[in-house]
Amino acid sequence: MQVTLDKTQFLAALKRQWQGFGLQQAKDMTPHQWWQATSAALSEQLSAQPAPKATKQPQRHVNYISMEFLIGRLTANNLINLGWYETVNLALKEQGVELADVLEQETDPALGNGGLGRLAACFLDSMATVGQPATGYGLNYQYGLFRQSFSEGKQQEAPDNWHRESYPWFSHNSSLSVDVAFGGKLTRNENGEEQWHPAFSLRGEAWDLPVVGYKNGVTQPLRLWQATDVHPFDLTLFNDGEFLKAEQKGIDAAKLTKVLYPNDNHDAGKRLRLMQQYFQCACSVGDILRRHHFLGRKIEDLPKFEVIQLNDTHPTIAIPELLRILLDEHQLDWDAAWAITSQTFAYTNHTLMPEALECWDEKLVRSLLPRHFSLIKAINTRFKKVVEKQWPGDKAVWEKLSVHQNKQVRMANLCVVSGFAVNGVAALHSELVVKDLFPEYHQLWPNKFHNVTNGITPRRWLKQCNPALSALIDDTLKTEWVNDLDALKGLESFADDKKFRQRYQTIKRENKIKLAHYVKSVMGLTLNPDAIFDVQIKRLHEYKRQHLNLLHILSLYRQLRDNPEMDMVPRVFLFGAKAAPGYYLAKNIIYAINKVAEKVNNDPLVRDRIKVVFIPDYRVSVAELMIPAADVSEQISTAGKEASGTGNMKLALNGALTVGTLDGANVEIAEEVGEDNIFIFGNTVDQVKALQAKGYDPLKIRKKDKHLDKILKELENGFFSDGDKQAFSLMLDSLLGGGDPYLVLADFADYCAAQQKVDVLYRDQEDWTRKTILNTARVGMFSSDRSIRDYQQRIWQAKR
Ligand code: GPQ
Repeated sequence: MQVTLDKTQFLAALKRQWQGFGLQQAKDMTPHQWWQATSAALSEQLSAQPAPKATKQPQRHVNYISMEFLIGRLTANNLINLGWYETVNLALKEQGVELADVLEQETDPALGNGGLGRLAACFLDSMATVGQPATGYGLNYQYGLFRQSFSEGKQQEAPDNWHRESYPWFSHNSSLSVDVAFGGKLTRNENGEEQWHPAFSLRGEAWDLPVVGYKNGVTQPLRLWQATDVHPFDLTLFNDGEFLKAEQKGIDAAKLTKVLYPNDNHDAGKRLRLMQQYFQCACSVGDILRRHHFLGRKIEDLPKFEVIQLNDTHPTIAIPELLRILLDEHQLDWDAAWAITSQTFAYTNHTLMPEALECWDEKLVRSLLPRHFSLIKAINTRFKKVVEKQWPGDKAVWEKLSVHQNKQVRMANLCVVSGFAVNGVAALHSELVVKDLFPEYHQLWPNKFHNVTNGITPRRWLKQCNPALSALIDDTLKTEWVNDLDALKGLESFADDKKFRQRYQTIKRENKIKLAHYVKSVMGLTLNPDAIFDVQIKRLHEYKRQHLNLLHILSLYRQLRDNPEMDMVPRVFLFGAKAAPGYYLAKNIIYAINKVAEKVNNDPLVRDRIKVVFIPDYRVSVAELMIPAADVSEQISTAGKEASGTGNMKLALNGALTVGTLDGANVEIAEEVGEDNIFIFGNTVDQVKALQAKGYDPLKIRKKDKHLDKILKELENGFFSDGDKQAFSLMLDSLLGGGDPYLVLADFADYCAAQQKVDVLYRDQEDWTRKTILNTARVGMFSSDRSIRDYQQRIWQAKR
């Protein structure tokens, strides 16, 4: 049940905080101290709550291991989920302080890159809410995803020190520390068994953040491991010289959890990254087993009580780690150890893109984790018999399925071979996982493969980020929809209600004004709230095609100059995206958008009919401002490339109409909202495949389309770049000379046609609003509560 906050106790806790700062009175606190003190006081009150009784039904405990948890600001979210928001709001008001201002002081914990990390955060929220016992396991990075700024249009990166040292929601329990060994060598004992003699160890400290269920009294940990040195100093290693060797290799504890790798959908293959992965997995597996033993359970029963869900392949090394412990420490034989391991792990695949499928150099794995490497080879040898039986003598199949091939360890294959379940993240994606990525594995084990369509938490992505719309929904439905998002269906009948439409419209406009204030304050630009707010927010990637959006902007700009009186609804094109620091083509696209923005925004002929705004340092808190303000949601990836997308769900829920390809979860969004309430365009997966099979040539498209040719020429001839003809050559070379691998040109005309329909529809505000209401009403299935229930039914709690 929901727990209530005692205001007197809260104020007393708050007082201890400002006294701790050495202040005489509360009002001496700086705004940031207000946030710090409020959060610390709340954290203290939360820890003081009694734990709810365990559920009678024995459920498997889920251990969700992920390299990334993009949790965003916690204080507001915890207040909402605890149901304490109003009490604290009033308590602070009495002190002359606005809670909303205090909450703005929190730096986003950006412990993730994008969709994959944010999904993990939504899932934790939902597991706590639907009553799925769970622990999230990750790393406590000192520096989160870099801060982005623009200098003359170019992305600059700065470190994001989010000050984990003083983050008030953390609790540290030193009794949970785990030591993790690395390197060294293997020998054989008298029985011929391998023995691992590691070179050095690091200690993982457990730093917990509370994950609060929605008004149900449940709090579960997100346990983030932080590396420190092992103390006391290990003299044996020191005498062996191994410790010094390790030092010379530059492996010190402080480095290990310093930074999050800023790559999204891309495998960098770096030694430190593999060390991070193993460190996290060893700590987490150690913790899971500690809990299992503490509860007096038998090791053979591990799969009865625990599931380890791998968020993509990044934590795959947990598989040989568990196997190692069962074999080497519990002395089980292979069959027993394998039976336990292969019934414990489940794997979620988040991408089909070859450059994101992790492969580790065997040399690297062997030098860092010799025993694990040996176990991976043993898994592979045994698996070979299975393949040999099904496809006798077929070398090609074996080369494809093998876990260890061409001196590489393939993590996805290891997951499929060693786990009891594999799932994709949207219906279309899961179909492609089976058809294109793992067809032979599917033939071997058809029942291993599942779909669980992604979801988003309605707590953060509606109730918290859009309080006005939430209040309207409360007022209209008069039922608790926040943990029952299907209830939004009840709004459908109001889509034709003129008064309701009016209220819905007013809220959207106010959200747009709020975003405009933000843009004014950080960029100095003025936005017209009556313009269409056209939003593309996601990591910068060729496959996500921000440059297709750009070509459409250029098309409009060209048309305005050809016909200055052209009648068009004013549009503000808003972008938010970070590019991985080493992804030069992506950075070039950012530069191109910013240079075009500069020109278009300052051209008097445009008369503000087009405005281009690239908001710097896109992050969760900025998303919370942009999503409620969006009219149009850009979901324009090349069909077959975006596994799911989750921004598409957030935007539709908040009443933006999608312009999208039939890709990822867009397909299901279209089914839910109905084809009249979404703008679908472009080549389908099958058409993309057909085009590429027959030899797609972007130059032919350019030749035929005079308008497109003109636009491209303006990018080539320095018109947007102060005469610099090379300014956008990375982008242009890919589109033209490079064969346009993501079919931007192939989809250009149809995309512009869809955008023209947007322009026409927006003029009819009644009809537009009707459709936006239907979007909100019909996307209830994209609640991550539903995703979690699907995981429970299909994977975690299913009979096996
Ligand atoms: N995704 Cl493999 C990431 O954000 N990072 C990654 O490294 C990989 C996938 C995304 C994927 O691109 C989106 O389509 C999904 O919606 C998201 O994962 C969550 O499943």
